Amino acid sequence: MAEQTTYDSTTALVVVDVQNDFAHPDGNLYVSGGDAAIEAVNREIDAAHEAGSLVVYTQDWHPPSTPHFQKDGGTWPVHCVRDTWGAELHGALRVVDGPVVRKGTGGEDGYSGFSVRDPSSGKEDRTELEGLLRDRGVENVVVVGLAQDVCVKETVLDAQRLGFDAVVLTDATRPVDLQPGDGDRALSEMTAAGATVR
Ligand code: VGL
Ligand code: ZN
Repeated sequence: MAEQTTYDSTTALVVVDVQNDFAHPDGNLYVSGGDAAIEAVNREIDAAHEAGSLVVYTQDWHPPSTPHFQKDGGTWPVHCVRDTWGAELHGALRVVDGPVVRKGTGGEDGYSGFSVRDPSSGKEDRTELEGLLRDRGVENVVVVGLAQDVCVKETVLDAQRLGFDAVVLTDATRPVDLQPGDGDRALSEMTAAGATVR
């Protein structure tokens, strides 16, 4: 039996990018097993919500053209274009009251829930996530969602850099595995950064 996560007022659950393009088999950047992870994600949302912990949802939220996309010189197929079906939270995801943080809105890469980066200039910027957590006295974050080796990883690494204690729940995530083994390498990187992988 996996150890149960403790939720209290100093802990927040961060639900990363459980959007149709990642979590639905018809999505443009479907992460294998993404839909199967939603049950575990929902369990955490219920546990956090019942305990009165903050639940934050992130959404990848891109303009139709961005250097984040292959067609514009970047890495990824077109995905999570703002105000499209692919960018919507998956219909099976439990949605409770809590802030939604959108990232990549100005055409930047928005891998971490905490920060975005312009791939052409290298300029970095912050989202509102850190402030949301600090305002509520949050010290610990539990991170779930998609993808384990991209946005979950970067969110966990930023959380650790910013001084939060991060826990990532592997059964509530799935990797893209663009290169075989990316998921496992991401877990090692998160562990090396001081996060707890469970
Ligand atoms: C993501 C690739 C590109 C993610 C976002 O949410 O993990 N992956 N943009
Ligand atoms: Zn993206």
